[in-house]
Amino acid sequence: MITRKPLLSLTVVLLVLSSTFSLAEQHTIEMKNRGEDGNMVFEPGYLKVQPGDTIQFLATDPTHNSVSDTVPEDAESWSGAIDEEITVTLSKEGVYVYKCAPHLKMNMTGIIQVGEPTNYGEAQASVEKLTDVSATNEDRLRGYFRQVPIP
Ligand SMILES: [Cu+2]
Repeated sequence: MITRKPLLSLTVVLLVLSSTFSLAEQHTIEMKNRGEDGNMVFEPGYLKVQPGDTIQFLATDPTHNSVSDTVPEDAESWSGAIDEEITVTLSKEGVYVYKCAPHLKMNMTGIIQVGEPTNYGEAQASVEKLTDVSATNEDRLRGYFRQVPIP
């Protein structure tokens, strides 16, 4: 029993440490010609992550890119070239709305929610603006945004 006690307390210390400092995760979003949500689509189109997580956009199919449309205050925007597999680190909480420039009219757009939706109103305005310019898949981005909880 005497030799086991230090081991037990070490286990407790490690458990506390691992729950306090969670490691940043890496996620991927595919840029596709055809997916579960239709043609010209990001997959997944809605993603919830934690502050500090990174997202890599994969050029699963050619002729797509990822460009941020609305990001939370003080957060960095991004603009990938066509076929570029950019990686972004999202450190600020809020809703990030992004798009594929060549397929804007097909509503090739997506939403990443980082922690709490601090900029809900701004993100909603962005969703409506992008929906207005899309000629097909008009309900796609609104559908993603419905998964963001109203603050
Ligand atoms: Cu595209």
